[in-house]
Amino acid sequence: CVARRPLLEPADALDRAARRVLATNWRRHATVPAARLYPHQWSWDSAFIAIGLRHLSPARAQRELESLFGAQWRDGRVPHIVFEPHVPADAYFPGPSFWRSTATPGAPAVATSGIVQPPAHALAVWLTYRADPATARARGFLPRLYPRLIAWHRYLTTRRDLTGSGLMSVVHPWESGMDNSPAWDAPLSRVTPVPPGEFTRRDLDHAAAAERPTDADYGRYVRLARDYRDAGYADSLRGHGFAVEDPLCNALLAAGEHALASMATELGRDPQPHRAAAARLTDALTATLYDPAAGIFFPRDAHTGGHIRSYSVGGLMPLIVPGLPVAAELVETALGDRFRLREACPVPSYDLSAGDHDPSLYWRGPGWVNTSWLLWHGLRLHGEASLADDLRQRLLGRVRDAGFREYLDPMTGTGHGADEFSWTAALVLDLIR
Ligand code: 9YW
Repeated sequence: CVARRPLLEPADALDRAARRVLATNWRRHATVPAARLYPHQWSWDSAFIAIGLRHLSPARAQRELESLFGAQWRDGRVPHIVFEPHVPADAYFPGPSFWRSTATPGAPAVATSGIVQPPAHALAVWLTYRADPATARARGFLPRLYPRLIAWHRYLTTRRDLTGSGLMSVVHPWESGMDNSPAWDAPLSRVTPVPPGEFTRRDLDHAAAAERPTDADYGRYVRLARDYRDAGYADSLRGHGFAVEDPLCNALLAAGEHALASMATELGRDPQPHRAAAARLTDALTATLYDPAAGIFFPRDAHTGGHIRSYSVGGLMPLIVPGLPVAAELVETALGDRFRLREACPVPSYDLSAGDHDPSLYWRGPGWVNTSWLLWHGLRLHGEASLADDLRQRLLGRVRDAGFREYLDPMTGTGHGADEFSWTAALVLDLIR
């Protein structure tokens, strides 16, 4: 048997290679997720990228987040894409001419999409601040970002609380960050796809079709985005063909309120409203989405009121919430057959034991470094230092072997999707430290 030579050498070489990826993907004020496949700024990518960049250049990490929030809409929403003005219009679909943000009242001058992504930003802002408070203070980083984060959370907890449960809904699978997760199959099946002739996909120019969402998925994605745009990006349960209360987004909101409380204290303001908001979100999340028999959080279809009983990694993500009452149960589920925390790495995006688990198909099985990083963070938060460190070591080993890929087969470690993927590099930098 011939030992496979690692693509990347240990520790400092991995560190250098990660820095190179982030340097290559930097565009004046922000980092693109992957030069060809995703040539603009993506919202939750920037949060993860800042968490890594803070070790390399705290000022650049701060700019990454400031530039994203510079494109915030008047209603508080932070768009999922901020378009790079110099990139050709046909480089990515759907581009600025599809979203028509600049013709929408309350949108910024720069072109953006009109949907959102998981709110990982408050956590990222706080971690970025803590990496170098002196530079942050000199740049006025917290005073600038804190009110914007409050407006962002307010948008999500008011206009996006579509059921009155106290939880936010995502209104498009792209908003969940886990585009084609099997969890979205049932609610998405009620959406009529637009005919394939009405749009041209660009992702397939840069990635294998077998590892991407299908054309029928895209037809539905386009229908939902077009309807939202044509309604002036107004939010109401009736107006949204797809609306789901998702554990990942709501967990990030709750964790984000804890981060906002720390920021408030640092700024000499009252942290109490944020602590109260975190407690309300944690209660609503646990009461509405947790299934004690299954030991996991399930998304809830806002239209039917029923749980979507799909075991996705999103259901483990509430582990990032400080003081979560069911943390021990979630760790048990992560260790069980569906996620096999001690062997599978990165943490599979979807149930390893399900008949339709596909280890190379995007969010339908492969492991991703961002959700694995969140689980690592949550394990540390809940006193599982040894499990966390074991996951950290194996993640670094996987990336050393496969390179900075977008997603990986959780059992074999084979890399898939884009290469030189920014959040993989950034979070590796964070894990090395
Ligand atoms: C797309 C950029 C984004 C991520 C998402 C991921 C993918 C974009 O890439 O969506 O075109 O499908 O699903 O989480 O933010 O990296």
